[in-house]
Amino acid sequence: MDFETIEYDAIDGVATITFNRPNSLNAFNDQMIAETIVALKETARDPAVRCIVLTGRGRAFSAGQDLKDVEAREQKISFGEHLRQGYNKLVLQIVQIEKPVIAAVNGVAAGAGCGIALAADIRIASHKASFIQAFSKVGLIPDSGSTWTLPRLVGYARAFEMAVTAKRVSAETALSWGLVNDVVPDEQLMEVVAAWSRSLAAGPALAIGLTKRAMHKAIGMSLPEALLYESQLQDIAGRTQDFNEGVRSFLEKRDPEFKG
Ligand code: LHQ
Repeated sequence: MDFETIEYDAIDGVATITFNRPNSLNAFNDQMIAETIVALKETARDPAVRCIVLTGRGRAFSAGQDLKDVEAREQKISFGEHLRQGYNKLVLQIVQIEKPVIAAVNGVAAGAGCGIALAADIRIASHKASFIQAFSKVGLIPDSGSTWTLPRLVGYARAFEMAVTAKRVSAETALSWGLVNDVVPDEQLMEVVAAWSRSLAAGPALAIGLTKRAMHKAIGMSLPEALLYESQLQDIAGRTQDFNEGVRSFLEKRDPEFKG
């Protein structure tokens, strides 16, 4: 696929989308939003893709909306429409795709860039990474799903603090708050992420996808509803070849070979 603002590759079951506007810290202009949406559509369409990695070229994950681009427009845009046509779609793609999404947070993730990292299922951070809910610094409210994801990840008090102070949260603090799954030395980031993504891609793809669906649904459910939904999805998972293989491999004391 021909992209200018992102790089896309899909190898051995793992699709990697790399934000590639390093001179502006991978800030999102319209083209980068559109290209990321197309790339995510491709990850959903391609059955060979079993895990998705999002990362950034250079020293940033993404600095969020390209503010120079917003400022330079002759015709002012409706921010609501901009969100509905762009970031909202992108965040929903990440959350609704029934494949695991890993954010390899290589540097600063600010504004909508932070929101996109938070929408992923797993965040592995370089020790150089940081998270900034930069919105309030420019007089805006958190968007790109941050009002939904952030309180769920770190609790209301820390989420509100991040939102109204726009303070930079270091990778170490993010780890202690449960905002990221792991922090690794910068030079090892992509190696560690490759180990995660290979392992997820070799997992029982349908069960992993249903796990993601069930957890997101359960957030809005009562316990009886969640228990019922789990039992319905378990019926589906229990009828797969991967379940049979999982049990057989356990009994035969060997590693499972899941086919998804
Ligand atoms: C940038 C940006 C940037 C353009 C760095 N844009 N160039 C949704 C709906 C509609 C509209 C509005 O927004 C939204 C959602 C949002 O995302 S709002 C929040 C937008 N993002 C921000 O407010 C973050 C702005 N950036 C920063 O605060 C800093 O750049 C951070 C803290 C990310 C990094 O600081 P430094 O490491 O000191 O780098 P720097 O500031 O020197 O930036 C390096 C270059 O990148 C620089 O360009 P230059 O030509 O001067 O070298 C910056 O202008 C450019 N850049 N962020 N968002």
